[in-house]
Formats: sequence, C-alpha cells, structure tokens
Amino acid sequence: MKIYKHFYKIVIKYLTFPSSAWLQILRWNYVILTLLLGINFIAATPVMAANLSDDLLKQPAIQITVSLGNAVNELKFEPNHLEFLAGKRYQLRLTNPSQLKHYFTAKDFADGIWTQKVQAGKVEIKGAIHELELKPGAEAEWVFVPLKSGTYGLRCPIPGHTEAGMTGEIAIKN
Ligand SMILES: [Cu+2]
Repeated sequence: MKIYKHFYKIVIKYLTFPSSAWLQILRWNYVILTLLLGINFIAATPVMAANLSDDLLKQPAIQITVSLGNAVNELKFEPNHLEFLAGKRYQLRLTNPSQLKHYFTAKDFADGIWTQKVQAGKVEIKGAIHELELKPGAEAEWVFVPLKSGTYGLRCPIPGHTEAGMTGEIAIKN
C-alpha cells in the first residue's frame, strides 16, 4: 500500500536524528498514518458496496416519489425533505409534471449511496449518477442503497430555479 511505503521513507529519512526527536517524529507519523487509514476506510465504502450481498439486492425496494415542479409550474420539489435509512434498498421515482425542464442535482448525496441503476423509458443506466435532467412530462427511477449517513443538499441548477426555492434536503440515517 502507498501509505506504508511513504511511512517507511519518512522513518528512514529521520533515522539519523537523536533518539528523542526520532521518537517524536515516529509518534507524529503514527498519528498521521492512523488518520490516513481512517480516510482510506471512508473512501473504501463504495468498494464495500460493490460486495453488497445478493439478498440485499433482492429485497423489495422501498418506493418514494419526488415531483420536480408541479402542474402549475411552481419551482419546488415535492416533497423537499427526503429521509433514507443506510443499508436499505430504495426506488426513488422522479416525475416532472410541469411544462419546464428540471434537474435533480444532489452530488454529495450521490457520493454517499451505491447506485444499482437508473431507469428511464426503456433505458437502464448502471453505475454512478450525480445529476438527472427531466424534460416536461418525464419520469425516471433511481434504484440505490444509501451508505453514508449525513444531510445533503438537493437543488435544480437551472438559472433562477434554485433562487426561486427549488431546493431540498436529503438525510441518510443509520
Ligand atoms: Cu428546475
């Protein structure tokens, strides 16, 4: 592993120091190494998700529908507060009943989940998704498993829409 090699180099570099200073450095490197390993563990979550058991992928998905705008073209998500439980499988149905184009943009949230697929019409998209664009009358289904707890922002970045209140909050709870 890269980190270990780096750690080794630092130790070698300071070997000629008087022993107390050397110990001090060693202690600091231990702290840094621990922190790095911690970060590594967090970064490893999506990899762990790839090993999600078949059982989880076979469990019926919990269905939630979010409307992007509405029939009278109000600039809002309905509902604008979503809550998910980590480790459960969800099918998030996105609809756009308005006459305007909208986006479902929640990049940090998307980083905290494992996407099984996004389905729109006869097309299924596998792999990571960060943003979905829905044309008037469009529908899409996003099947995923939330992994990382936290509170994430949701918005429609079309000029004027975020400013008009087309925002929301998505929470992942353990
Ligand atoms: Cu919009």
